[in-house]
Amino acid sequence: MTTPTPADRFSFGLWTIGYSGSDPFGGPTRAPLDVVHAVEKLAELGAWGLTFHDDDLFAFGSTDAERQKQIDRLKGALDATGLVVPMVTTNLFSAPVFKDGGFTSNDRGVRRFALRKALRQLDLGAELGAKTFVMWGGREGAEYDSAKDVRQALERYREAVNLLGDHVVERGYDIRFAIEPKPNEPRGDILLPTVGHALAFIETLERPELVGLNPEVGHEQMAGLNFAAGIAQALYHGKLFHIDLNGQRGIKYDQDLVFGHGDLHNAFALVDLLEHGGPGGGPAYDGPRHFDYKPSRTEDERGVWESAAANMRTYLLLKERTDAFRADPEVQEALAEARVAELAEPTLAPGETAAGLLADRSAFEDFDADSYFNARGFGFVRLQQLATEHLMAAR
Ligand SMILES: [Mn+2]
Repeated sequence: MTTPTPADRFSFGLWTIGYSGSDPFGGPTRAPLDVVHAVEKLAELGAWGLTFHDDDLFAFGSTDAERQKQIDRLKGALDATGLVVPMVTTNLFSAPVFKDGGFTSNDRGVRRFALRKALRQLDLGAELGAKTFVMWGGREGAEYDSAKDVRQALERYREAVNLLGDHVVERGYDIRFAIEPKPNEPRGDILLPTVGHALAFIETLERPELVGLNPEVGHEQMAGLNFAAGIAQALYHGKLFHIDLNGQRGIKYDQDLVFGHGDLHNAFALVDLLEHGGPGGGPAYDGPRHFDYKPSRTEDERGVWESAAANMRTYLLLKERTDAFRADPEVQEALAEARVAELAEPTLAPGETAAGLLADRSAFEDFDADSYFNARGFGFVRLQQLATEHLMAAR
């Protein structure tokens, strides 16, 4: 089944399909996209949800009346199509006031303004039924080491997330927060640059249970990291609250390509983990499959919708390919030879202590470590070749 339906829970940011093609070297190559048209087209393509920053829906500085008009137009389009808003987020990076960040600007007035903007968008998210509030702090960082006290910046970040958590609890909202790490761009260095940094930060918060992660494929890969492995650790800590799927080709600027148009092997491993990494081989993650990509500026509007559809089709094709991989008896045999399942067995016997291990001669004195030379290979390469052949639909 490679035709998307709302049951697949595919969602898109309004800023993704709405990207007009502006980059640091050139202006827009496409006309602005109206939100009602965007909702109608996404519904037609089989998507389930639309997400947005406040400024995507109503321009920064809009009057209350202009803001409300756009909210009402969005609500009308959602009612007409059945599309939902599973996540919202705040733009604390585009307006000049945020040139040194929002929650962690050196300027206290800017920090208070940023908090008010975030609280307002949080209220709107609750009104629209969003379950996740993403925080991507693209401007929360610096270019120059002496310009930013990183420990104080983390303390202010913590103050901001704690306040937003207080607000959710006081208002009784059914919303959790998801921090989106990124190593750099637009700032030279961004705070909470990777999944690991953000996981450590979350544990310092007043309500860590309310805060998880929204990792993005390209952001981890910009840091040279293995995205599927990062997702596995986020799942291990119970912190995969949301996910941003896209494509990236190595350590360079943030490309935001279509999902799978970068490291396809890692995309296969990711879909295999999400869809088959759970208990009994079922899904390990039941949240939105959210695409945060940019239709390249070479494309016209037809290319925008073709690329949106390509994200969903690639995900479903990879799901189909990983289903075949898991069902292949030769793969099962290779997994057994590679002793993948044996890693689930605790290293110590039940109740065994260091003294017990020290007394076990079979663990050391009689253990034949030399037998691993020139023998006892694990067959990992055979397993990877089987994965590659399934990925290529050659099996
Ligand atoms: Mn990106």
